[in-house]
Amino acid sequence: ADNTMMDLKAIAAAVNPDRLAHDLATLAKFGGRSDGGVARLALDDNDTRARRWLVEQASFLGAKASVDAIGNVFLDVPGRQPSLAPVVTGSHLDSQPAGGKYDGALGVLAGLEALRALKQAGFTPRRPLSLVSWTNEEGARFSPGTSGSAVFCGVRSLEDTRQLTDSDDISLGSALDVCLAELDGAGVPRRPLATPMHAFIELHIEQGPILERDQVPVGVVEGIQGVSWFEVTVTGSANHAGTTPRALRRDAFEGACALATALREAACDSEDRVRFTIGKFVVSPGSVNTIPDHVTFSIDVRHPDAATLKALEATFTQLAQQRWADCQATLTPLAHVEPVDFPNSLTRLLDDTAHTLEITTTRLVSGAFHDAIHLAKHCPTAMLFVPCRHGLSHHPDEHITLSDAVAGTQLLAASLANLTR
Ligand code: HGY
Ligand code: MN
Ligand code: MN
Ligand code: MN
Repeated sequence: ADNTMMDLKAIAAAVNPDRLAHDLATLAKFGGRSDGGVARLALDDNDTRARRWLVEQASFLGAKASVDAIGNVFLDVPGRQPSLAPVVTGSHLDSQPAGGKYDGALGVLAGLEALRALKQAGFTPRRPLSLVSWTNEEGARFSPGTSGSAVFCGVRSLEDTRQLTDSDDISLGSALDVCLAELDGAGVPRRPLATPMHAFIELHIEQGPILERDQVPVGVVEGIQGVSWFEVTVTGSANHAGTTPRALRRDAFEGACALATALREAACDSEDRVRFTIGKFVVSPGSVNTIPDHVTFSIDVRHPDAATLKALEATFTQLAQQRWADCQATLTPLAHVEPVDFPNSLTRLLDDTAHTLEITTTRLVSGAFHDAIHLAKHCPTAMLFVPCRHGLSHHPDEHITLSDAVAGTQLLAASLANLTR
């Protein structure tokens, strides 16, 4: 046990804060915004350049880079028994349009630094170890998100996912082919989808206020709440803004606002556990003096309990069937992902490892979804969180402290060692 304790502490000590800080600063340049945030949308040039940068880190690790048909990038470190299923860590490189430097990026870079620390501490894993960066986790450009992990886990088909289009009507498939051509050009070999995994651990920023409030450097995540996305379309009649009396109007904006308010009211619950968000709202034809005849808006609704989420969806369907300001509405489901619980065996291992390293942890459930929500169906999966300043995320001012990032990375590295012994 001592020698195990010893090498876990040696591995943690090999995590290099300067290297991690340097990588975070380097990655933040790909799509860096003047306000300090990041705009690195799925499969855009910046995302592709970030992937190129990631595969270039493989050689320092003695790892092999590869990419699968949905663009998930892997760095594989061979173990003493290469035929065994690997232990995998990773997250995503794509960001929100006005995103922060750490959402996704920290999980990929902490994983990279953990692999380096293991190598530097002279730890040779029995099982192979892999670092993965999943394609289109955010869903900001191509909706819904978590495309790479959903296709990898067989939750959604590659073909359907390739058909997703962005607001310029560019398909995910065409953007993916450009990115894959760039990686092919760099000599990155292809790999099959849905390769077996022994376990998946994702480190991520909490994107909420709990760890900062409780002054705890690392959270051991017990599960992820469920999420449903919809697109709502409201159709009315366009007409002249100056000559049409209200009684003769079918104003799609008025109808959309009335329906949006009714949906939000239906989602209100006494304990404030439902998270209801309308993030996109598009009015057409979009002329100051024409009554709108067509409005689309997005719905993102979340809840930790599957049945509650399902009941909400039924209520939303009913509301959308009613007429609002004499307009018609349709509610199109875009994604529904059930809540997941992570296995005790894995969360306990994370806590035991934290105890060995004398890192204080606390348990919490994730309000944000992550690729781990699909991986939980593929193999034993768990997550580690580090605090965000003021719980802020999906915002250019997203901020973490290097010491929390290092503590999370040390725990990740030592946990990977425990899982690959
Ligand atoms: O929306 C989410 O929960 C994730 O951060 N993309
Ligand atoms: Mn994320
Ligand atoms: Mn995010
Ligand atoms: Mn006119």
